[in-house]
Amino acid sequence: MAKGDPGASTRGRRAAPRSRKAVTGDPELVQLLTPAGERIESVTGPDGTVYRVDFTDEEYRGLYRDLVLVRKLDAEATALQRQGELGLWASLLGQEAAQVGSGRALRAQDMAFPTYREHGVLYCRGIDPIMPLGLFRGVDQGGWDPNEFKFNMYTIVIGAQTLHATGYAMGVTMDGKTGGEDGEAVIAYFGDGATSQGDVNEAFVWASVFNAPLVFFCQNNQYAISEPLERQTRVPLYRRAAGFGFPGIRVDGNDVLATYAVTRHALDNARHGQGPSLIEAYTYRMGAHTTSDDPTRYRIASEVEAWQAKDPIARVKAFLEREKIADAGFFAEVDEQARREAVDLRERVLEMPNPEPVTMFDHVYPNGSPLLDQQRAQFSRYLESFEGSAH
Ligand SMILES: Cc1ncc(C[n+]2csc(CCOP(=O)(O)OP(=O)(O)O)c2C)c(N)n1
Ligand SMILES: [Mg+2]
Repeated sequence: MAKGDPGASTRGRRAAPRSRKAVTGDPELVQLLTPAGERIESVTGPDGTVYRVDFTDEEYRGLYRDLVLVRKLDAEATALQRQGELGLWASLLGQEAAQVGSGRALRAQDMAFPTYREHGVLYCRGIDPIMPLGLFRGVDQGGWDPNEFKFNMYTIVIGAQTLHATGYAMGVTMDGKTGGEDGEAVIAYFGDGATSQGDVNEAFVWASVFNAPLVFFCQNNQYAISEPLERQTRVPLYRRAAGFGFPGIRVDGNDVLATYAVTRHALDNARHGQGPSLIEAYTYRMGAHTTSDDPTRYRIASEVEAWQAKDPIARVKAFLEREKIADAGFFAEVDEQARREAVDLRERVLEMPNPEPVTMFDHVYPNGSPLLDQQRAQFSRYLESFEGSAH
């Protein structure tokens, strides 16, 4: 789906109803769509940046479709884990808008560095959603080509990818690929817990002093496994950016429109050579940390219920209905597509072949290595020693 750029052609775009508000000043949270599905026309940030979106009806419907599909595929993956078909799954439930909004804000040339939860961004990059399931089933190491899709491999080591992204972004500058509309920008995803890691703070320093074309995109889902946000910080996370010398802003991470607007702006600044920024997408992890976790041990039901009222999909649906952008037929068709894609995902997961054990030595280095060749030979001999035995 091609997304409308602020300032692009206005043909076919929806005129703002008079009732829409414009918010000016220093918003603690940039929001363009309230939990009730009401549109806020624009929000002016502390530096005078006006955040707004200008989508066609078709683009609004496309965003809704993305949100529903990524939630459904995620639910299917959770079910597959529960049935023993995956070793583990890290659900994105509740974080769909933060991921689809930022994922759709990326331009084709931009590079993304994910954690282990960015299935929605992966989907927006055009990667087959089966890919991370191979990783979590333990039959491959994530099968996509990072260069082809401009989406790096999942990273489990908390915060490490922010350093990889910083180095990559510095390389983009050294290659002379910033400075215009077609310049490249980089985005690094990480969580609220990751902000306490040394790696992340070092990445902030390096990105800042080298003016790297990088957007630090923190999904503050309020928890690092069982540790609540108050164990990570005494100030709102976005304000940390000021101490490192670059702008920081907090966006309603359950609002796909605001997330899109804020991320697109930060990426465009980066690609034009204006350096890094930090986005704190304020959201909530509605499910468990992973399928190995039981969140009822450390958080109360009323907190989860309060966030249910801020659901990222329900508010888009309410908006589409109110503005008559979509009808019941459309919503039914999207649900049916989601159901079909989930069935397809399930069928293909069950058919995934078990790899030969020696293939774990493949793809470690692009041109192999003598030491690895030695280890492969040793391991092959070990496997052969079982041949003909009952074990
Ligand atoms: C360096 C490192 N330390 C600890 C862990 C174990 N660990 C896995 S997820 C996680 C919490 C991360 O929380 P956050 O950054 O908020 O991301 P979220 O899972 O909430 O998306 C921890 C501590 C790890 N994977 N890597
Ligand atoms: Mg977290």
